Amino acid sequence: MSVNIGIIGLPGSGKTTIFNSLTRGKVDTESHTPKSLASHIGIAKVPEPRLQVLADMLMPKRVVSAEIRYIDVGASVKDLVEDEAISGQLLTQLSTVDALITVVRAFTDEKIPHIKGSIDVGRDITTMDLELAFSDLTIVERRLKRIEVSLKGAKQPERQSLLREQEILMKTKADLEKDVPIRELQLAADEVMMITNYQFLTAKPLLIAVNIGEEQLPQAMALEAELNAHYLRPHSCVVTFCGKLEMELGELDDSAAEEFRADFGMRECGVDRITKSIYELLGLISFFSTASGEVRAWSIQSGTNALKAAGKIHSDMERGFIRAEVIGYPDLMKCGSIAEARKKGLLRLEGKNYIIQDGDVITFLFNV
Ligand SMILES: Nc1nc2c(ncn2[C@@H]2O[C@H](COP(=O)(O)OP(=O)(O)OP(=O)(O)O)[C@@H](O)[C@H]2O)c(=O)[nH]1
Ligand SMILES: [Mg+2]
Repeated sequence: MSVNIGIIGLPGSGKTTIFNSLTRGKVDTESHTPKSLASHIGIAKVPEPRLQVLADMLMPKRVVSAEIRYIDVGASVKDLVEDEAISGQLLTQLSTVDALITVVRAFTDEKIPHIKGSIDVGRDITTMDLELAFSDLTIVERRLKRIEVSLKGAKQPERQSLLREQEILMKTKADLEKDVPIRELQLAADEVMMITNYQFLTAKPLLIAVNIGEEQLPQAMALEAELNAHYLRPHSCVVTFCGKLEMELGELDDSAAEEFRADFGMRECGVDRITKSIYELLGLISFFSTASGEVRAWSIQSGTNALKAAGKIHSDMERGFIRAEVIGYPDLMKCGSIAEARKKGLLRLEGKNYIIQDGDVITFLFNV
């Protein structure tokens, strides 16, 4: 399963433009009709320079990148919550993502009126936070009503668990009403379990992508620092991103894109920066598997053990796990080849409980 990211934002903020730049997609953004309820799903290869270096060294038949799946729901969260008839499926798709990107418009363009009549990044960040809270509150309130009904006829031990759920939801409701998103709450273990089941939107890590115009590029870093000073909260961060330009650069080959970037004074590719931020927000690291002529990059949560990492590749590998042959990326680079690493004794045999480190190059041995 790849990492799943939902893209949301006010109408016309640049969601589809950013979706296109992240996925190198070609969804039309010009003949842009407001309130068109078309969702887009696309897959992006995770930029990982170490993968190419490994491929050059190991000469596999196939080189496979890790992937991120993006969904641009193409509608405001508020509309989705209010109009269940059109939104059921979209809201369900959104509730299963691992993190959200909120797109906030900062670019100015007189031909494209802002839905609220003016450009105001702070206002739009707050509006989007409120929409997410509104969605969660709607779910909480619906569930609380149902619990009340169930409690009337409930006997122990069901009664006990309904009361505990009611207590947790009341507490969550009070926090949401005070504009505290669930991702910022300190929760007890049983609370985490229950809250996870509901897949609340404010519980998801949040990347705020401020969509700037080309003319704002020279101030991009200063703007980002200023916005982070105001809006940086736990499990959330702000990144400036030049959607339209990144989308156009995505259509060029890499070296031409590099040249343009240098001309614009952009130090780093915007898509790479967003990907890095997503990895940080979700606590993800990369490891590389080598087997049957394939070198492949994977993303996993930091702290994952070898058994679970094997399971990510294939359930058979987890079931029949024997051991993992592991070498850290820097060690392999120093040796220049797997054979040399083996000779030097740098290829380690690790068991199920070994905690995977960022950059580990692994061959899983298994038996089914
Ligand atoms: N000038 C300028 N225009 C932009 C920029 N980013 C997006 N646009 C334009 O703004 C319009 C809306 O962009 P979209 O990406 O379609 O926005 P959206 O959020 O997907 O819109 P909806 O799906 O209708 O809610 C399009 O005409 C884009 O070309 C930018 O950085 N500068
Ligand atoms: Mg769109």
